Amino acid sequence: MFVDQVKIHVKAGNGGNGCISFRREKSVPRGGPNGGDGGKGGDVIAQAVEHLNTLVEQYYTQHYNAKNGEHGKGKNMHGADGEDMIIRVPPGTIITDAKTGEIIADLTSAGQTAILARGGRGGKGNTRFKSSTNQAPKVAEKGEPGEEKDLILELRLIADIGLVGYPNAGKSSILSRVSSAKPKVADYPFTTLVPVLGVVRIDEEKSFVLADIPGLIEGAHNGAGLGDEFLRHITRTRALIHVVDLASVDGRDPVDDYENINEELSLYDEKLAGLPQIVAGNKIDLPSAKDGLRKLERHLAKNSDRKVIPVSALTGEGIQTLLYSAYELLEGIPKAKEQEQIDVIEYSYEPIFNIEKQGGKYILSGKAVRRAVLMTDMENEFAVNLLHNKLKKMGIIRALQKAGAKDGDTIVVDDVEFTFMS
Ligand SMILES: Nc1nc2c(ncn2[C@@H]2O[C@H](COP(=O)(O)OP(=O)(O)OP(=O)(O)O)[C@@H](O)[C@H]2O)c(=O)[nH]1
Ligand SMILES: [Mg+2]
Repeated sequence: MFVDQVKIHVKAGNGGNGCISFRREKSVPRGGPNGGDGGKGGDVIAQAVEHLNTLVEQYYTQHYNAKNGEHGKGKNMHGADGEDMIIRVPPGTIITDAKTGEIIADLTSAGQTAILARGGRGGKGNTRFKSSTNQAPKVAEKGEPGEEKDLILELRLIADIGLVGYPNAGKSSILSRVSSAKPKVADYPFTTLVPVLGVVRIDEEKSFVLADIPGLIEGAHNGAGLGDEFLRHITRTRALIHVVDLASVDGRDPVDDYENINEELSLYDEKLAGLPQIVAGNKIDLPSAKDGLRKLERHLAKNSDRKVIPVSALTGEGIQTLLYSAYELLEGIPKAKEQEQIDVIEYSYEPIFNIEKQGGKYILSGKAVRRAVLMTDMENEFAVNLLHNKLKKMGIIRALQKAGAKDGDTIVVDDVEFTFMS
């Protein structure tokens, strides 16, 4: 099965809670604090792995959780960090946030990794709250919750060359002749429904990846026959082999076919239309192909510097010439595309905080505020005091007052509610 788009849910590990603990030794009646910090939660990480070429693993497993950090313990023992969760994906996978549409990672080559969801920071143990004024702090931070999100994984095939042409032109026949890929071949249009990749081996050291996509028809760039879906798969190829049925088996004209397909390419993406193109005139074994070949040759001589390579996927005639030309062409094209691409994009802009009034309650949001509140143990008076100081320093208490909040009003952060005190 070829799976090129899936939705998954990822949850990074929560940070472990900091510990509240005091030394207890016979000789020391009231020992100092010795609560350790919580461990960091594990990250959820995507890694591009060679030889994978579908997202089928993610199709079957849609939930990925990294491990939580362990809680801190007494005797200043820190909790262990939670283990990361690694998601193995094929090179060519683009990962976007399902809610915001933001691209989180673009993994183009094997070995690249990207953090998809960050594990929460471990909470500080009470040892860290010791100060000259408070020798025995009865307070510790809770662990920060790990990030959680829905993601869309999308696979873009990374083929060197894409085969384009009308349905029935013989694209799949060519791919199956030149590689060990076995795409379905039949004499009805749209035999190929999903893109198929094959590795073409010229000799021991020379090879390239060829992509067979379903046939294109007029309006493909707009989605006719799902054409835009298929064109998307070849946007990263470095060259195209344009397969034209010279024998007009389906009653069309080779010159019109050639022009129409090129028109569809440029309407979809000028870059695609501008790729180096080899024209493979197929079905040369059929008598009516001779005429078609002459027409197309004449047309190309007038309108471009491209030449037709006459081939027959059926008899194998001309196929070697086609492959060598393709390989030579590739050698002349630097693999600049990979450098153009950004390895990992990680940006998100979030204001420090935001206040919104809703039904008499004040909803607080923003990364820093959420972190401060969610890491506070609301049952613990000391912790709540610390939080109050933090919110004050961040200017949030003032901002809440400005927004109309009075003592006793309810403040909401995610699913935590607490009472406002100025
Ligand atoms: N005589 C002859 N028939 C061919 C040749 N190449 C392909 N065919 C036939 O043309 C028909 C279509 O071939 P496919 O390889 O399935 O064509 P395609 O371009 O992949 O078609 P779609 O997947 O529908 O876009 C099949 O019946 C093939 O046997 C050829 O060189 N000579
Ligand atoms: Mg096909």
